[in-house]
Amino acid sequence: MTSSEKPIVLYYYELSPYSKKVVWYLALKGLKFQQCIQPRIMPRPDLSRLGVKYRRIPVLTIGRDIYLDTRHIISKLSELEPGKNARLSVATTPEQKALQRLLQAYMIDSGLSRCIVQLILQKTRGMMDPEFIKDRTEFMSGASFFPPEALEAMRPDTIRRVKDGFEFLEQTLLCDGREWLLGTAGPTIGDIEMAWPLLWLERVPGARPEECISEAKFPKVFAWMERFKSTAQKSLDDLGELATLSGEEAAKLILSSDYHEADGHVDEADVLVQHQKLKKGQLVRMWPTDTGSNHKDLGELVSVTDKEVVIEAKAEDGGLVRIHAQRHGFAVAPCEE
Ligand SMILES: N[C@@H](CCC(=O)N[C@@H](CS)C(=O)NCC(=O)O)C(=O)O
Repeated sequence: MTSSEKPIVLYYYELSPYSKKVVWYLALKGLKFQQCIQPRIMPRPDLSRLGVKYRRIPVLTIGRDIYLDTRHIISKLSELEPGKNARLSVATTPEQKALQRLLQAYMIDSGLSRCIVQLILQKTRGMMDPEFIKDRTEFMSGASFFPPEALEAMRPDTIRRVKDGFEFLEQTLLCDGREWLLGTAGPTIGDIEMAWPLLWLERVPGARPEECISEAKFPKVFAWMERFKSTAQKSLDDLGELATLSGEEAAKLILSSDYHEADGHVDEADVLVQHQKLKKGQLVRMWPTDTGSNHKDLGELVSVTDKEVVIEAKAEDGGLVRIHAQRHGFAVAPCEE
């Protein structure tokens, strides 16, 4: 997979911070895409139309292939040739590649991004909206969605952990005056992975505890954030106006496209495949295990590799699509019915 003549469509909503990761990646790589704007809370009939049950945002399609989760989306997009005016750099040395992966794990899996979300929620208007709270409680699979008193009780530790994140960047990677985290000429995926929650914290007035985390205390981090923001914005400007499709138009475009990727295989040496006795063509369910876990995609198993599980699902009009999810943070199981 080196280039894509197939249409790229991003389903997202403007305020979604995870979507910013993908928008910035596409822009920095110079890849033009079309957008299908979604409501901030469920239901999302535009995605149901494609046969997608997954409820998280964003979702990206290339041709008739549908990709879930920003980490998987970006790793698939990284296989495409860059477009015009690309400003993105690529991790090439073993150290850069390792660092990029570790930065992603640090931000997501260590709980740092969750702490940043907690600070933001304390200043989010959505927290006053019962419909939003109800929707996000379902998103957390019924676990109580951060009642204000719980957020307040966690605040000292939350601030300490977020401050640690700023300190880590200021005193390690950025301390030698480099422009980008991996020491490359332009921003890499490593920069995107660290920048999206920190810039989100900046966008919500009052969310950053200024007494502990300020430009005076972390000048290099703030300069890097500014540099990232303006480079990403220049890249977005270079892409020009993006076409916005209605759900109907997007589905028509996607369902009349060819698949972007060739049919895959089920790796019989894979431990999960052996454990669950998975077979190509078998009906399975696939879902994320951390958030939005009530929403399970259903389809015939196309492929299981070290990196992903792919199923073939039925769109509402009976057309077929392939849904791709990464292995980390997703489960797949035979469907008994
Ligand atoms: N691990 C997922 C997380 C995505 C995520 O949590 N997205 C948020 C929006 S920024 C979401 O889906 N919130 C619930 C919703 O919008 O329904 C990813 O990287 O794509």
